Amino acid sequence: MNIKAVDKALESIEEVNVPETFSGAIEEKPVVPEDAPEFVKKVTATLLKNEGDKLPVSLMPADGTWPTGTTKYEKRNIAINIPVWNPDVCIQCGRCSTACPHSVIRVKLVKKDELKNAPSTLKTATPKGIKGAEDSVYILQISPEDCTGCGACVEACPMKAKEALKMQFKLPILEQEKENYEYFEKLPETNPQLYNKNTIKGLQFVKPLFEFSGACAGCGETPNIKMLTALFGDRAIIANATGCSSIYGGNLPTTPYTKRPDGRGPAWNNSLFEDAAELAYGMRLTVDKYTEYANELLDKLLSSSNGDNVKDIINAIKSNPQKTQEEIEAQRENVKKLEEYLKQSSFAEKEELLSVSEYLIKKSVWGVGGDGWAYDIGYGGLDHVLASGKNVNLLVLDTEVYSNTGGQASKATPKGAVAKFAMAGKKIAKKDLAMIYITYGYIYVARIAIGADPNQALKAFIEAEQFEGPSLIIAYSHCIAHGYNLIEGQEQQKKAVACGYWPLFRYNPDLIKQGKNPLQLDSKDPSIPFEEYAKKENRYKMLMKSNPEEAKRLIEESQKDINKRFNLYKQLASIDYSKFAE
Ligand SMILES: Cc1ncc(C[n+]2csc(CCOP(=O)(O)OP(=O)(O)O)c2C)c(N)n1
Ligand code: SF4
Ligand code: SF4
Ligand code: SF4
Repeated sequence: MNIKAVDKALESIEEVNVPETFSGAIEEKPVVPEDAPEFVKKVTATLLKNEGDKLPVSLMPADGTWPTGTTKYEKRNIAINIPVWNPDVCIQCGRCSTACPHSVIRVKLVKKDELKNAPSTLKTATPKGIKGAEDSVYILQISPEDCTGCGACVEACPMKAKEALKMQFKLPILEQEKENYEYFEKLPETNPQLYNKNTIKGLQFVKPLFEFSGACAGCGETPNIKMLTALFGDRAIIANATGCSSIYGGNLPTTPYTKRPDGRGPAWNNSLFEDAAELAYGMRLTVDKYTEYANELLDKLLSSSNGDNVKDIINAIKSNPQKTQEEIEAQRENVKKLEEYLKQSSFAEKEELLSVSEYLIKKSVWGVGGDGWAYDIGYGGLDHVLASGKNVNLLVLDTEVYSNTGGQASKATPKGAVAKFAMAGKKIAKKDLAMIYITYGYIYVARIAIGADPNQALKAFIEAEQFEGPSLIIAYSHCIAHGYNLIEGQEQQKKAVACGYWPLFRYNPDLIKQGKNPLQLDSKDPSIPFEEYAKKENRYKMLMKSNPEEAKRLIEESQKDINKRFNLYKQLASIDYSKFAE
């Protein structure tokens, strides 16, 4: 049948002459909107038109930096169906915006008197359970041209049965939703005093600083990056390993990392596949050195000043613990005051201090990459950096294969799964990277599955970032390489946790000092068999079809492995640490 199809295709090939210019009545739309920045109109748009060869080198940024926040100008319009919100049944929980892999669902609390000239089709709701928002409305808006139609939001919605979100054919509502989104975008950001961004309900109001990436529709990696940037993006510096996250994270011509209205957003770099941990480590050392130098200069300024108000500014800077977002924002104000003072002062080293004053504001340094990077190719570097004791955070997006190069097996690939280089089913169990780093005793380690338990994932991100030492987060990431419709990605994440294959936990060395067990097991005892999870995915089903006996053997072995490992984690989590309190 295949050969017939090839022959038929060959027989049916016809040459179509493409004219040099359009002659029809259809007008070509501008590639990017008229109000896009100059660089986007000149450079990005030319690249988007596949005419990059025409660009002179002089238009490239001389220092190699590339503007962020440009995916929003590339309206790909790939969805056939998009979600439509029903404000009457929505409970305003924020689960849909957490789940959306493409940051398409946006939520704001807007004062009623700011809603002037709103389009008639813009939907609003009375805020539920939000103190101080009595004079505001809750708006959940979708960016219709950036939606991929993956359906993850609908699946995540606890009010799915009542259709708080419902997929609908896009074309009839496209123009109206475009108008609504454009209006919504211009509305002011939500007042941070109205929410706590350390909760899923609160986080929905934070503008994500990673949006509209070109990841596959429904990708399981991107919600993790979105959460990271919503929490720390205004001061994050990210070193990215090569892999899917570097391709959708920074491929030309557009960049999904973006900025807050005040221009703050993540700084991001990709060097190699294997060196993201080392690159992040270098960023950490650089930041620390600049901070140390800025503090030295502050001390000199303090001893040279004679009673003017700069002493108060310096004390405010030095005494700020910068643990919370409010403290970070307060530090920005302090540093602004310092800079204003310096500009009119006669301090001999004022230019030096001005060049490093930004480093008086705490930075959040991250290394990000896939399992191929963390478990295999970059493992040596990852180990050195985690063992350095430095405050570097590493996020592993674990798709259990080398996704970006077509699904080759890594040491993270589970037993019984088929992958390239393991076509007969992988015979040995997945390496337990988390357990390895728990044994070091001084590393914060978490295993998360944002689709199964977003609250646990949120806690892990916050704790990892606050931990004054190295941290490692391993995030279950469903992927097209697993071979099923990714609309079921979150359901599969829940099953992976429920069968004990992916136990959720957080290991926080700080708890030892308080006499508490550092290991907190966040998921319950296995309640379903491993097979119930595995049989949904082609990577396991392929072996069930091609070699049922071997598949059965490997599934049974996997079940035994899971039981043993879960038991071990439970025992570790129950050890009494009370006599180790400091
Ligand atoms: C030293 C080296 N070997 C191979 C490659 C090609 N390569 C680029 S990305 C990639 C796979 C990345 O897999 P993973 O780290 O699991 O990330 P994912 O794509 O799954 O997110 C490979 C093999 C490379 N860039 N450098
Ligand atoms: S369908 Fe997918 S991309 Fe569109 S809003 Fe929902 S989760 Fe986001
Ligand atoms: S997940 Fe459903 S109920 Fe929750 S905010 Fe979204 S639409 Fe509303
Ligand atoms: S291949 Fe997998 S990890 Fe990569 S973008 Fe697609 S779904 Fe995400």
